[in-house]
Amino acid sequence: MTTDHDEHQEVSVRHRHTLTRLLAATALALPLALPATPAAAAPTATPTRQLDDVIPAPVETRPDPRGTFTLSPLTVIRTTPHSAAARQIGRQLADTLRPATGYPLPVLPVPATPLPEIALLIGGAGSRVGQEGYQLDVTRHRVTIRANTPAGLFAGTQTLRQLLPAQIEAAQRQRTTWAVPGGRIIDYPRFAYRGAMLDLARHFHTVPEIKTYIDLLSQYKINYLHLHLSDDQGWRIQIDSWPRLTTVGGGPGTGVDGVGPGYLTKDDYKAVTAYAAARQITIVPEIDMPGHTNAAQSTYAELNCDGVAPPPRTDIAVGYSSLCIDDELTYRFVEDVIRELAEITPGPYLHVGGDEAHATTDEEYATFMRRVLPLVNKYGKRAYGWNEVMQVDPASDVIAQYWGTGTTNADLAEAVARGNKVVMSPANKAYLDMKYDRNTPLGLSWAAYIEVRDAYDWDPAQRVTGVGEDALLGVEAPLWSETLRSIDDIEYMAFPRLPAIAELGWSTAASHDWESFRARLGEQAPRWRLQQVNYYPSPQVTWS
Ligand code: TNX
Repeated sequence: MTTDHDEHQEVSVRHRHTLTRLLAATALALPLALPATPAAAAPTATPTRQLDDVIPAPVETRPDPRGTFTLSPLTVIRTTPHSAAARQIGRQLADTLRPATGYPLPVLPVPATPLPEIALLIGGAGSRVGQEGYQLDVTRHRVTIRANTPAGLFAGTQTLRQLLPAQIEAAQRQRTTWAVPGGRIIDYPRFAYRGAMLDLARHFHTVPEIKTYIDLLSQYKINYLHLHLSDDQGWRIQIDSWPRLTTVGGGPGTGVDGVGPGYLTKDDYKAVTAYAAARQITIVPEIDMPGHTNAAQSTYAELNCDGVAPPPRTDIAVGYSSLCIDDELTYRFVEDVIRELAEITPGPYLHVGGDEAHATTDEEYATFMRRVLPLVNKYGKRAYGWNEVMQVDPASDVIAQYWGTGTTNADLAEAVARGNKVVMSPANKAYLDMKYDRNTPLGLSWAAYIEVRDAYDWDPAQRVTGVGEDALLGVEAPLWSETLRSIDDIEYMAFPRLPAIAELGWSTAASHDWESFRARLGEQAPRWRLQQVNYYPSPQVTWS
């Protein structure tokens, strides 16, 4: 058995070895002209960024022009001793900063070093920053990020990334200096839920594509990724008790125009949830029902009231399919799917869809949802649905995702009065699949054209009468894939509107300012180019 004391000694011995090796290695790499004393090693550069040049806008910034920190070959990333989470975030930060700087940036879980450092500390951040916020202090000698949780610490590292020159995103070593502007940031989110959604059903998106999207989301402090896993055109998640759902329902010829086949095995899904979790993003799986179910019903004839499997569909019509509400087999199917999906889902939410069930009467819809919503609880998850689920007066822990275009919705306002929480995704503001304007080659336009300013200039807490700040769990930017096939397509629709929705979810309502956002957005472009993000260069923004 190791005591705390032994463990500490062991760490410091190991640490001393690491430091010795590091100093030897970096000394070799240093230009001869640099002084040998580590503390004076980094010449101070001029920051290219200011503390508030960040998306989403931080809550509070206090610049200190004397406090510029400059990354150097001697900089170490120091993490809270004995914290695996802090160390993991330190490693991720090092991996992000190494390619462009070429610096070793060792990650040391030690109490202090004599070297210039980026200190990543869990604990001691003060209650103001809460469970997801952080405090970032930049002085000549160190950058310190303090948070109460790994989520907050990770968020702070994403801010630090944006405070470095844009070239930090380059994949190859850059010949430049790496200044971070001095001062203090205190930052925390307005809403607990800041989401994005990918539609894997209309065109399947592969694990690498989903991971790329997760990387992009995490830079803007998005913390939920909703995966739309089933629809009329395809079924995209392995369910062992109904195996043909994927091999047939997700097989060759599925997807819009028959060109979006594929599915996630359970191992794929677990890999995605783990990858997301390492970036502080929780996956929210959705199985859409009782409508949007043609892929399942064309695969299993017994899921149809008449026992006849309809043909597969590859068009983009909506509202024609429905599970058979009065058949017990339907509920066995639904329970199998919910149970298996809940088993592989670490996050708290399971989305049951519930939108556009036009082939179902209101009465049938209520019968179905009143049976299905409690099944989600039975398997340990909290039920979440499109706003139509509020028609059935569900239990107050059920969450509604508002996708309407109007500013009134009686069912939603009544649900809110009963205590239900809402995620705001108004289709004419937050839908990333809407065209920017009539010339956008991709996307749909049924809800609106959504230019960058339209996506940004609204307040989630003032959108729907009776659905104010306290009713909101947060916001989400859905991206439907009827017209989108590749990651390039996804990026073109998400950038630059996704950062707009991310700012609505994180930043205070008081800080909302189009001119400020527009300027900060323009400065993101060099980063996107280095990351090879295929963004839409909106004429509303002056792009750097
Ligand atoms: C409506 S929004 C749908 C989706 C479509 C989307 C296209 C919602 C809950 N249902 O089935 O993909 O419009 O924009």
